[in-house]
Amino acid sequence: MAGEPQADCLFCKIVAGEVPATIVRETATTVAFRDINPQAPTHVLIIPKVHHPDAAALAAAEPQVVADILCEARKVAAEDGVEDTGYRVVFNTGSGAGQTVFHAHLHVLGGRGLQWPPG
Ligand code: IU
Repeated sequence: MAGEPQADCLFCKIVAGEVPATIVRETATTVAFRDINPQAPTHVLIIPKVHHPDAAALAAAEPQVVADILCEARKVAAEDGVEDTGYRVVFNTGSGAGQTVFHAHLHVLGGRGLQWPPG
């Protein structure tokens, strides 16, 4: 059920401390950790502590947490020194868009030039 920890969800396990991750920030509602397969010098994932399968479901159920995640993105970018040079935030939503982990997560990418449109 959305909102409940999912036994088979890797990101729920990171929230619970059952799977290690390089956590860079944590709030009452969010956890931010470095992606294990970084696509840029800064590549951090920001997730809600509650389980929702994607950003759309999270926004429908808990819109304030989407705002929390975006506020955290700015702090991650600032702490990594990429706020001034620019950074990208991405919610891949659905497998056709490249989503592979079905616990909502925002990618924060920066530290190199980023092309548009993305592939
Ligand atoms: P996606 O938008 O669902 O494709 O992003 C999932 C990301 O989760 C992807 O960038 C992976 O490298 C990342 N990731 C991770 O950081 N740690 C893990 O144990 C696993 C995936 I599995």
